[in-house]
Amino acid sequence: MSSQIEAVSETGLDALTAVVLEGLSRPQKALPAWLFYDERGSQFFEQITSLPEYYLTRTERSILARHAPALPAHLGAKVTVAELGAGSAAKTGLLLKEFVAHQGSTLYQPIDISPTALEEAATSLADKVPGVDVESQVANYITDPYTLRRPQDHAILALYIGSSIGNFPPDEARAILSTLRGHLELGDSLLLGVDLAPGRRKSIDILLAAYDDAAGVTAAFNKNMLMRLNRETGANFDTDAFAHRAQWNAEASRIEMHLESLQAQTVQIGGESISFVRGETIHTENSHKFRENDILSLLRSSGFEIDQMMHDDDERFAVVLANTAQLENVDSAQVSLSSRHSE
Ligand code: AVI
Repeated sequence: MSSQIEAVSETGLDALTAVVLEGLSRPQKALPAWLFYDERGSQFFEQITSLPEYYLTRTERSILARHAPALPAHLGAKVTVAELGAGSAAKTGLLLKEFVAHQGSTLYQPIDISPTALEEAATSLADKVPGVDVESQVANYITDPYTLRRPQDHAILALYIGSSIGNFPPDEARAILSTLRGHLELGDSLLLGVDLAPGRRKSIDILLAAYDDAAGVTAAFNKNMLMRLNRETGANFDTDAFAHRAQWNAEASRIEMHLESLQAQTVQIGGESISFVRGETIHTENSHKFRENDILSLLRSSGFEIDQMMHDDDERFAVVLANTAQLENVDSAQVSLSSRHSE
């Protein structure tokens, strides 16, 4: 992910400043999570994925490694793999290797907003998995149209892994999957990576630690948003006067990240003064955690039915293989997606 905002708004403020002022004028101040992913923020996120507390990435990788060998035979048909938000496609190689072994060669269609990430993905796959043909598409799969190509007699296996679905509110999550379903036919499939809600084996503390690591990388990732705003909008946030907070919202089944003002203070941005009382927070991210029923209803309402739920022994993370369902079962209430990303 990276900045979505370039234009200058009608008010004469640059559009980034307008988005930020709108978020900071709400009763619960908020900034959109896509603001995390400037160059520095993307580096912090890469570091997060290998932290001991951040079990998500390694657990998903191990589930994929365990189940990938059986997948080509299970799907039956020849397959082209398409991936939403592919990034550097670090985990995808595991799957592509199996399809190449099974069917000779595989067309891989990654879709991502970052051209740099797509180039890296293509180069590393060419090295690691000979036999993969890469056709990349630079697109924001949330707001931009995209296409999926289907070679003759091939089924499409769509990947949406990495728990990215969790960063969207339920209606946007459904809209992303419904749009994807619109590109698929009966006989195609989806592999969805979701982080699981606390349960018998997964405590809330495990979740909280994953979003508030001992080394402080997630705190730096969160605060980098303020540094970015200082650089790009001329705001004057004193980053030492804000603290990283991660909290579990049981009702919404999500981890929330906030930046808490450690004192009463006023910040200047775009010619406006934004005041904070001590303890007031800026809400920067939601990361939804799913129960089995939540996954089932999300998939059903988007036109998919569950084929297999694969999870680790500690029931922390799940990779769900879903089939395309008849489209008349889909909720007709299609949600229109604005350029607003997850809040
Ligand atoms: C990108 N996304 C799946 C991450 C998550 O776990 O929600 C972003 C993240 N935020 C804090 N740590 C990681």
